[in-house]
Amino acid sequence: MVNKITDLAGYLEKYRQSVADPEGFWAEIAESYQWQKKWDKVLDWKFEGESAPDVNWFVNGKMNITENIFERNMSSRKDQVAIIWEPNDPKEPEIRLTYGELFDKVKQFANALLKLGVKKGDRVAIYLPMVPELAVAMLACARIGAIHSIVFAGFSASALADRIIDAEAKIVITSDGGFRGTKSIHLKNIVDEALANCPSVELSVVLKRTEEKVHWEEGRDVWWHEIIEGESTSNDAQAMDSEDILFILYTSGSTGKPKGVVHSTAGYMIFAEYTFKNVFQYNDGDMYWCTADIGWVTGHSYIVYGPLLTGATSIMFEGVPTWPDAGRFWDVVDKYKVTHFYTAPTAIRALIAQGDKWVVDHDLSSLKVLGTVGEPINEEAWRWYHDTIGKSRCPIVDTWWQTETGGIMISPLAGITPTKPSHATLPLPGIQPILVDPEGNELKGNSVEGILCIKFPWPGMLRTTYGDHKRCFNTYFSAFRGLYLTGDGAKRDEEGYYRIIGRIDDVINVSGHRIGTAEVEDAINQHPKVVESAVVGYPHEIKGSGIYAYVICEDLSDREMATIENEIRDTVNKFIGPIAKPDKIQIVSGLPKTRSGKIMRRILRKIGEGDASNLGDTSTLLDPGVVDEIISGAKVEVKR
Ligand code: 7RM
Repeated sequence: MVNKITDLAGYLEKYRQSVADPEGFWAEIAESYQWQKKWDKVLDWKFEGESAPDVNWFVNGKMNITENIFERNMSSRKDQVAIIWEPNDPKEPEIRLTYGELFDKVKQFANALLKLGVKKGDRVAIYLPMVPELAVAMLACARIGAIHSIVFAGFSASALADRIIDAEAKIVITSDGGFRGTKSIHLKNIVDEALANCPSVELSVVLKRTEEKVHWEEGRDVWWHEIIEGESTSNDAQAMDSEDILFILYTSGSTGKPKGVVHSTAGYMIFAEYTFKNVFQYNDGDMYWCTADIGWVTGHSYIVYGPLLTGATSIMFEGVPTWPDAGRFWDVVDKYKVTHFYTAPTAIRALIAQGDKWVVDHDLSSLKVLGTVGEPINEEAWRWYHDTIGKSRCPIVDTWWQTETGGIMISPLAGITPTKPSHATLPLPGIQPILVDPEGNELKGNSVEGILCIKFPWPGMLRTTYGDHKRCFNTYFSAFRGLYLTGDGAKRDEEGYYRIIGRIDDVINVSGHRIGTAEVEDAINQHPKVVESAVVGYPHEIKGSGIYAYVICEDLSDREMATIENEIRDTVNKFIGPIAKPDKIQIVSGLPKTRSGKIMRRILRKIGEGDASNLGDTSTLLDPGVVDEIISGAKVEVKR
């Protein structure tokens, strides 16, 4: 397979070359793509100054990512399966789409979108469950140069509306509903509610999945199956500039509403494929399964784009790990003889808690490589994954990356890089990490811990935050001059391996989902009885981090006191979605504030962790009494 590293010496050599001559390194990789017009210059970049990031890869190149998935692979892979779809209910039949069949569906839907008036550069919001049409919809957008903005179908109407409004989407693609475990979620109702506040949206395309009754708005709503009827399967790909936007994906940060992370076409394409084939060491004939939802970046890069560009067979799973029972993942592994399995630590911990009996009676001998992503994997979970799932013969790739990075940045290459529990190990070729102290001084050498930054551009990096470039600069490039700030703390150990410690900002990783504490506070504050709130993460056995909310309310009667916690959870559910509901809510009379009015979250974090024995410097506290009150009423046992 082209551009694939095969041994440790090869990795070391490629890494060296990628730092010594980044342009030469990436140009050689880019040669293997189908270009309508080749680039003039490999890279133009600036990480400094208010216009930063100003990064252009493969300048003036023209291409289309779907030509590189389909046309480029068609002569050899027309009849090879591209996507296997495993439904929520194991009694329902699976769907297998070959590259040829998927290509036809993409072209047909692309033609239907064109007929609806969708043009290059238009934003298309996609709010679909994990069905094959989700992949078809995103690829059809890419085919015609429309910008997809996929919204995870677990977000609420209000969160969906925020994203549609920010992207000024012209059309929304959704379904009547979706199945997850025993639940059927009525997505069309959620979209209807969202669209009441989204003037930019002219049309919604509705796919039939659950066959539930839907409210219909004549003139706005059209059925997926009707618009593709009679539509041709020939379609010429739109010529895209290397730097034309491929997609927007919203992600949470430490302040304000989620940001629309913008990825452009050529760089993302090359990075997604290069990282996929090298990290997973995928070979022809392998069976690859990533359990993420396509609504998150992992699904974009490692269910759809990376695997399909490589010409892999990618499994798409509609269901949940614990239904009909906790053996569901291993049933699927056994059923399709999965060779590569990629999931999140939270899923691993949830399955550990169910006991090994769900694993033992399944044949997992097809497995060759295991992957993890989304949050730090604790050593116990790593060991169980390695020993009980991988039978101690499958390397684990602990892949560190972010929505903003587009693809995997620090990770072992499967079977090549010696692994170490809980360590993401070494940067991929082309990636130049650096650790700095809070003043921005580089921490050189090994055995150091600091703030993880990246000092040189890579093709898959974000280009801007949609509609607000200044916010992109402020968030990622203003803390330390000339460096991309990841928001994570990391250790470089005695062998030079990276171990990701976790977020250093007000972002928490709940079950591998990124949630901003400010967003949750904003949602809580929507409750009419709430005066103020402060949200922190705390260690949670399964989820990695749980959400702990300290809330000040107006005077509450005993009756109101009895229901307030549930009402607050419902409010968060309404404004964001179930993933952001606080696990613990403590009603307090005050919050620990400095004289200047800043909440000292450090103290709240310590209390949430159950250890108030060392609260650090509390001399700037306006009213030290509130701390004692909070400790006494804490929802955890607190060591004083
Ligand atoms: C892919 C994804 C990004 C944040 C990131 C980290 C955390 C992701 C790992 C990890 C430790 C890992 N995108 N994170 N992977 N922490 N080890 N292997 O998750 O934008 O949703 O989240 O996730 O904190 O900054 S994301």
